[in-house]
Amino acid sequence: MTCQTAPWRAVVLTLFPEMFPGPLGHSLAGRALERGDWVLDAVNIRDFATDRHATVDDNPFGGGAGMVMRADVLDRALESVADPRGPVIYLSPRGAPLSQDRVKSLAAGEAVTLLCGRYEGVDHRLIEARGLEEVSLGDFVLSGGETAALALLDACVRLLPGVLGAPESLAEESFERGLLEYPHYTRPAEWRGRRVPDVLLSGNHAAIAAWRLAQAEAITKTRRPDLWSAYLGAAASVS
Ligand code: 9D3
Repeated sequence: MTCQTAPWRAVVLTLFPEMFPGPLGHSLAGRALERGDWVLDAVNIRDFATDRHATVDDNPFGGGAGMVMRADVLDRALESVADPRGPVIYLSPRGAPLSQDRVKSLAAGEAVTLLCGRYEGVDHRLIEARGLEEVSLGDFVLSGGETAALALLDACVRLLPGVLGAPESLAEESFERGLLEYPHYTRPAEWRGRRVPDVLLSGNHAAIAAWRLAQAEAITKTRRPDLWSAYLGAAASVS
């Protein structure tokens, strides 16, 4: 199947364009990229520096450790994005945590532009002037936005029509139900003295579904009290 409308497009602004498509050139996303189901443009921010040394950063006003990416250089890089469609996202540890809901809305759109920071981050005036949406992967420290951009793109691309193949497997995804996944098993039925739970070998599909739901609920309750509360809230509002 070929794509009737324009393919989903990602533009990534980075000081390390050679990091793209990187892992997204393999597996599912890589085959989708080869098929033209999506398009990836990596823009080298350094190409928009104007001085002899191609400077992209400078010392922070007010002092302190580290360097800050210059607003003027980044603004020219953003201006160079032809036919900008969709949101411009700045991958930032200060951003709103990425969620599957946001991933879905991005994948449903026609394009995203991703700005990857290095050093301490970008001049705050650029964020304001361009109305950048700040997105984080969570409360841990990366060395830059590139690996976060790769993760965000992976999450979006697998949702594009035709990329994953079977849409029913998406509907069953744990986050759709608001629960973590039940445990999975395959052959051999016994390995290092550990047997697969009998119910999974029983052929009783109702019993298997009930066991899996109970397992998903138990693991969610212990590992993710935040998801568990939301799940209980959702269950209460439908009954
Ligand atoms: C001195 C304070 N800095 C280091 C702890 C703050 C800082 C600046 C830049 C920390 C990390 C980064 C680079 N990180 C990202 O660009 C980033 C990120 C992350 O670190 N964690 C989770 N999500 C993201 S999205 C982009």
